[in-house]
Amino acid sequence: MGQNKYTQEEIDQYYENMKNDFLGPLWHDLGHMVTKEPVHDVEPYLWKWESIRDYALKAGDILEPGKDAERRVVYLQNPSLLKRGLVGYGTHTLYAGIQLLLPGEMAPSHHHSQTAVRFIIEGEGAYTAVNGERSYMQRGDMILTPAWTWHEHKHEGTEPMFWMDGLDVGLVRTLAASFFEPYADEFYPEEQPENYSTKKLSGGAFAPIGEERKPGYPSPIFNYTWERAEYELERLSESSHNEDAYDAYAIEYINPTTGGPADFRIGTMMQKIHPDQHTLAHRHVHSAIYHVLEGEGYTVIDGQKFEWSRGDFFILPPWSWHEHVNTGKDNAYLFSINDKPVMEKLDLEFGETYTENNGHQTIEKTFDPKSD
Ligand code: 1HN
Repeated sequence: MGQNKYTQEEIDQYYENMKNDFLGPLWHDLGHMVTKEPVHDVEPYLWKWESIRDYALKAGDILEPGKDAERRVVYLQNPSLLKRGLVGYGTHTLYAGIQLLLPGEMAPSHHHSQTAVRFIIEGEGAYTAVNGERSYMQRGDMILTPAWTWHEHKHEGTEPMFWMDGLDVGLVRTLAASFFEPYADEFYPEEQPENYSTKKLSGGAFAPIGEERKPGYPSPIFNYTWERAEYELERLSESSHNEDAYDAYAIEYINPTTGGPADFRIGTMMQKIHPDQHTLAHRHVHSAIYHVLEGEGYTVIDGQKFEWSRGDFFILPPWSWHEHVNTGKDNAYLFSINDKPVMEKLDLEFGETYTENNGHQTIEKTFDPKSD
């Protein structure tokens, strides 16, 4: 045996020297590097809508986009990731923020390598323009801003306009691939009639004769309207055959030319949960940020109960058991963004069903933002 050649003191010195020379013994550390299951620093968290809305509205008195700032956004900061100095992280890959645009305001054109999706929460009369095509935003709409496309916002209505921005900030930071550039002017030139791509394609079912059509990204649909999503969920939930054990009645926003996700890096999903519906628990590699469009209920994440109502946001960390419950009298609608497209492209996506206790977790505690 090799170790008999050296005294314990010599061996200790060997490890000390190795460390000082920035080398390491894999025979000690393999288990830290290649863990049996995903290991992460992402904790679940929940923010109440009234609080976020209040902070955003006050920002309306403090600064103006296009003058004092690029955008007026209050972002979700996961406390567990702030401890590691990760600013603007909801999960290790995903960012979400709440943007406020007041009547008459604009946010100037720019582009970046992060990909973005928007989900409209409140107000009307504002548009977002992507590569010169406007889409007027309405509550419940999901609008794509693919990576590196020029985009700006302008409010022509009369009430404050709030929406959620979802970007792959953490992912792009980890991959050291962030680029940003403002446009030379406030606005990118208008190149298409308003909402041209969405109207033209009618959900990918029709296209003008003779038009060149290619499968691929970005999706030909730009605004996935709530009108359509609600209609699809209505049809889907007419039959319990369509019920998903873990997500109730759920649809993913897709790119009709590829059958894949609407955006190439951020997955988007809308689920409808009927009153008294209680899903089974499961876990998967991908993480998510949830927004409650409507309804009230709770989600149990790793034994902790997160009670939600209209407008709230919560974090689903990777590889965490979760199940959803509607406790209200009306249907609940949960919108979420996730990093599943990335995990799938890298062949890292994996999931597991909770088999104990008839598929339901035991609730050990209830989340309270003041004590957590
Ligand atoms: C961005 O470009 C917008 O265009 C919103 O409205 C939020 C957060 C991080 C990086 C870029 C926008 C953003 C963002």
